[in-house]
Formats: sequence, C-alpha cells, structure tokens
Amino acid sequence: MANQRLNQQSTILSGIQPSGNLHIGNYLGAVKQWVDLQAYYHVFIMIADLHAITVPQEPKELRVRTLALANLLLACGIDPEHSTLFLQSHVPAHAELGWIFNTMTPLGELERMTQFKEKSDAKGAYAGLLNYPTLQAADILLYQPNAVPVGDDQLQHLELTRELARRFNNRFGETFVVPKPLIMQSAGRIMGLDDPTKKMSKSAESQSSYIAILDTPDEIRKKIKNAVTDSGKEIEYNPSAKPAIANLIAIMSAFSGSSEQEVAEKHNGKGYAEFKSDLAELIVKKLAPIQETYRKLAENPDATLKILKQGAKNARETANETLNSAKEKMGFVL
Ligand code: ATP
Ligand code: LTN
Repeated sequence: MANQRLNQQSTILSGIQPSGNLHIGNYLGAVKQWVDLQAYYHVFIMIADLHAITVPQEPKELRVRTLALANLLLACGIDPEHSTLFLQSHVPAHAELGWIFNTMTPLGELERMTQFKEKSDAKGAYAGLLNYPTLQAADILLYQPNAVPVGDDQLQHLELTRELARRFNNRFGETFVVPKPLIMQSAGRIMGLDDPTKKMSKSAESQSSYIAILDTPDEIRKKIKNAVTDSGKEIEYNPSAKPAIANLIAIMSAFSGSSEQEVAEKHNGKGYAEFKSDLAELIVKKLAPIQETYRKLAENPDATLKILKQGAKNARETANETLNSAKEKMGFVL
C-alpha cells in the first residue's frame, strides 16, 4: 500500500528528536503540517534517535521518550496506513550515507551552523554534534522527498542538505532530488510564553515557557494566564510593536484555522484577560482528543512497536535503493 502510493505521489519527509516534552510549537510548526500533508503526499516521519545522542542521554529515558514520542505522533494524527513512521536507528542506511556526506563536507560549513554553536558548551563538543547536519542530510536525501516540512530553525540544515545533494549530483551524476523546505508562515516559529524574543523550546529552563501537548487543562490555563503581554490593551497583530500578543494571536490562528487578522478583529475591544481566557479554552479543547488517544495508545506498547517495525521495513526498502545507487556511482563494489 505505502509503496504503491509512493509511485503515484510526491514524497515528504520530516524528523523529530525524542528529546523532551513535545510542545505546541513543535505541533503547530511541524507535526500538524505532517498530519495535514498525509492527504496529498506519501509522508515519511522519522524519530531521530541517532540525533538525540549528539548530547548525552540517559538510556532508560531515551527508550521511554522514544516510545512516548511515537505514541504522541500517532495521537496527533500520523496514520500508519498512509504514512511511514519509523526510528532512525532501525535504518542503518542513515549512518552509512551520513558517513559518505562527512567526506564531502568542509569542516567550516559544519562549524558555522547555529545549532552547533548553541549546543556546544564551554568544554567543547563531541564530533557527533558537529556532524549532526550531514546525518540530517542523509535522513532526508535517502527518501528523495520533494519537500521537508519543518520549523524555521531548521532552514540552515536544509540549505546544507540542498548543497550536498547538488554537490553529489555534480560530481557523480544525477542521484538525489534537491528538496525544498516547507515552512508555515505564522506557525513556523512559535515563541516562548515567558519571552517572545526566544522560540518556544522544550529545552527551555522554565516550564512556563511552553505548553506541552500533555499539559493538563489547569496547567494550560495557568500558563496562558501568566504569559507575558505587551504594553497597551488592544488585541492587534503587530509582531514588531507587540511581539507577545502577536505570538498569542499566531497560536490562536494556527489552532482555529482563522487568519491572524480575523483573530484580532474578533477580539477587537476585548481586554488581554478575556482574549487569554478564550485562547486557553481553545487550546484545552484542541489538545483533549490528542491526550485521550495518547492515553489509549500508551496502554498497548506492543502495538506501537509493531507499527515502528513495519515502518522501518518500508523505510529500509526506499533508503537502501537510494544508498546503493549512490554507492555504485561512487565506485563502491556492490
Ligand atoms: P527544542 O524545542 O528543545 O529546541 P528542537 O528544536 O530540537 O527542540 P525538535 O523536536 O527537534 O525540536 O523539532 C521538531 C520540529 O519542531 C522541527 O521541525 C522544528 O523546526 C519544529 N519546532 C521546534 N520548535 C518550534 C517552535 N517554537 N515553533 C515552530 N516550530 C518549532
Ligand atoms: N534536526 C531536526 C530533527 C531532524 C530532522 C531530520 C528534521 C533530524 N533529521 C530530517 C527534518 C528532516 C530538529 O532538530 N528539529
């Protein structure tokens, strides 16, 4: 079924690390697009567990988080009948093509990546963190996707991916599709509730900076109530003058499907408190079915594991085909 659709449709691939609480920034900026795109494309969704270990992970936690993330993605609407959900570590071709790309990437290109600079600390960094983007390029190019739906923090990695595809194609002959980034205009960068100048992040120090998909209704209400606002009291969408309110409007817009302007007009004349209360209730309502499905899925881990194993089997077929074609062109004896 999956492979049949592949031949007829364009392909989309994206990935997500099993590294913490999935939050509404991840959901609105990335996961919701994946779910919506399933109607038109064959979608590969990869849980990037090999990427997660570029910073130290507790083995027990890595396992629990990986399976929990798989359940969350399924609960958000990733449909294994139509899409391929798999773990990166179940498809060895990723590490192999990642190695090949390491041999084609000047160090300077990796050292200037923002994520590398942000995540390496005073003591330095491991080689895996530096080589993170070449593995990501392999993740993507193995599946020949036309587009990669991500939040806008991933643009730099996608630019390198496109460059590697072009570099390989120029040197060894047409092999990889050069994929386009697909970034939601308003939800591509949801900002922190406590600081609208920083993106909402699961690695933020304060939990009040993000709303996790599994937060309880009371936690959601409290976090929205405490979210920082701008001076004045008008609900208007003006990201440069009123970044905090613009961020809350963007969240309401993405959850409701109305434009930012429609959201602002609807709340024209209402104060911040009433707007925040409407927003909190909307989020509670939209997350409730996801949370309920998640709880049911979590009761049956074997079923999730089965989905992941089947996903890996489908993914390996496509990935190995691309890898072998690349290796053959490079002169490897197959
Ligand atoms: P962290 O939130 O800790 O920085 P991350 O950015 O590494 O984690 P991932 O789980 O790897 O998050 O990202 C999954 C997807 O969510 C990616 O496509 C990423 O671009 C997107 N994303 C992450 N944060 C946001 C955000 N604040 N707004 C919109 N999209 C986001
Ligand atoms: N680097 C991404 C996660 C990721 C990814 C990918 C995204 C790993 N491999 C391939 C898209 C395509 C992140 O941190 N958000």
